[in-house]
Amino acid sequence: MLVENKTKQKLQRGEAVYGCLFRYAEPTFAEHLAMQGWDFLVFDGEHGSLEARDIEGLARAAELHGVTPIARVTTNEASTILRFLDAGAHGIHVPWVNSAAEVERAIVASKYGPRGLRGLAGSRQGGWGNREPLGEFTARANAETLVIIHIETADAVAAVEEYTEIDGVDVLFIGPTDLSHSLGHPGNPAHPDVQAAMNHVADIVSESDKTLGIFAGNPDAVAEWYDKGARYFAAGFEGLVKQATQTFLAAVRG
Ligand code: 3PY
Ligand code: MG
Repeated sequence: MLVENKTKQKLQRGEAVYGCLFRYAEPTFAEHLAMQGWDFLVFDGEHGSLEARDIEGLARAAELHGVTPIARVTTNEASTILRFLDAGAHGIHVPWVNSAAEVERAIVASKYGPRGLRGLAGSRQGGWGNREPLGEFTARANAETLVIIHIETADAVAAVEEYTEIDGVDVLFIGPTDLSHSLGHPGNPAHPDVQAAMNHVADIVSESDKTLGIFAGNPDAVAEWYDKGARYFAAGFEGLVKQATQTFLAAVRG
């Protein structure tokens, strides 16, 4: 249930926020993670098997501990975005957004009128109308829901300046892995061409009123991109577990 979006509040104060991408339909596991100090969790319906129905329990587990539940949808489709938000996400990651028109499409799907055309009904995100009349919820949802737009293709990099002009976008989020693929260096975000594209995005977004976001799986990457203006950081659950496991085993096996 969307009562307040603490992640959005922090971003509006210019503070950095840290979250973890999680792709398992296990609310108990999500609850455990939610107790570890994250600002937000991104429940991943793109590179994972999560469906809208899974978001209900996962979002509830995050909310229980004051953590913002966000969902990454499979595709930029109004019907998908609607169901993930209605199920209880306080924000939406939209992957593969390749033109200003596609950004507009994501916004229209995520916002109620007058800005958008999101379908209206009692939903878990709105407390099924138990907290306030639906007509009041629409304004609150429009203000509180976070819209995070991926920049992860050459076309998106070329259009980023236009993206920064679009009302309703909160975070422009660099996806280094897909971008490396799009630029012809699959799996190699460190390649100079990919780095140059990412730096270009950082320069443009930092001069706008949008937040720069990025996938950053380790503290060095976070520090580097913080200096380049990023304030919204998402790390992958598996990568963090792998680092912790390797550190542990290297220490005990000496
Ligand atoms: C990417 O790197 O492509 C991502 O989408 C990260 O979440
Ligand atoms: Mg991606």
